[in-house]
Amino acid sequence: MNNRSLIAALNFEPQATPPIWLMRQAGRYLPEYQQVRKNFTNFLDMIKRPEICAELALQPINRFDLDASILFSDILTIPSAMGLGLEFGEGHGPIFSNPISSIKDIENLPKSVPHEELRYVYEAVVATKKVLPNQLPLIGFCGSPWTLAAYSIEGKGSKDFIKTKDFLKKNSAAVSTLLEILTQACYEYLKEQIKCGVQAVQIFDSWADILSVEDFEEFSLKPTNQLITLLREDVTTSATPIILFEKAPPREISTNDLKGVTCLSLHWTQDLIKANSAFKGSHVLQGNLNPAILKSDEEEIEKAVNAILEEMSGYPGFIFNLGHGITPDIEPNKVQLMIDLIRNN
Ligand code: 1CP
Repeated sequence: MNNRSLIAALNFEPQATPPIWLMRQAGRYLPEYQQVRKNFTNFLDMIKRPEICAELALQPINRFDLDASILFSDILTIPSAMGLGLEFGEGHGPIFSNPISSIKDIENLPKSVPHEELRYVYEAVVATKKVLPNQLPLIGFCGSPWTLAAYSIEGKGSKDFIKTKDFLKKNSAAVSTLLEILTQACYEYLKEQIKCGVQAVQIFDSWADILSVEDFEEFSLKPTNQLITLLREDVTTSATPIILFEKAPPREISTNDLKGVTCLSLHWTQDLIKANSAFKGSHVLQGNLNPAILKSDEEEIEKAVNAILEEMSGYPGFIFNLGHGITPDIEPNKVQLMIDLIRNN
């Protein structure tokens, strides 16, 4: 094992070289991923094969010697298991054939978490643990209750989530019920992943940015905090580090907002200097290179990487990551360059 440890960082230990992993590190920008992906018409069929998930999670580790791996799956497995009819068509994002369109649809959701329908995810954790190099930590994950609700109502990805915002305005009490159902599901889902061997979990609140400040409080932060409380109060999950990614939250996050969270994964729009002074001693920080920088030249990349390393040098618990998921248009050699710059610094 090298001396860059994700787990040490999550225990607030400063390290000379920060551990590195990348949001969406396994995926479409890697030619070796495309090689496997072309054997499946439907993405969902692929993630239902635990041994394929293990192979895909291992690909970026083999290529870049990263300091953590993340389960290969998706955040939409929960709404899919609840019967919303998820499909990933060729060339476009996720689509639900049976999205939530009425209060009745929320009342009709399964009353308990459909673990049998999610077994393939838990099996992927076990299969991935088997193939990972010794002691390399595996991160489990889920979407935040709000982000899962937004996809479930909108029925697909969207720039503006107009349908979701409209539904929320007209049916806010029913949305709160939906969020309670999803919070319980996320808790049990992460608990099962932890029981199968993940050493940390990340919650992706990828649609925090579409809410107003008040709605963010009520529909995003509140259920996320409930999820965190459930994890912290359960002996099986209480010691597992929790990483939270809030995408461009509509207001600044403070230490009091998310007390049970171990690590904040900063979006690239969030100011690292402010975060450094606000969270020192209370939260580990992860982030936050704008992935788009990896499309520019070597000089630009070096400048941006060095700025982050300088700012976070000596911070008790820093993990180098991107400020959002890597996009399919990024060349793997630019990622290699970024990693070399960090490790040779
Ligand atoms: O066609 C393909 O090859 C599918 C592309 C793909 C991949 C590689 C999807 C569909 N999901 C994934 C895997 C995935 N998704 C992982 C594991 C891989 C890794 O990280 O190494 C993870 C952690 C996710 C998480 C995820 N899925 C998020 C949260 C992160 C973020 O970027 O904010 C979100 C929002 C999704 C939804 C989703 N799944 C897939 C796509 C294309 C999308 C985005 C859809 C949209 O635009 O709204």
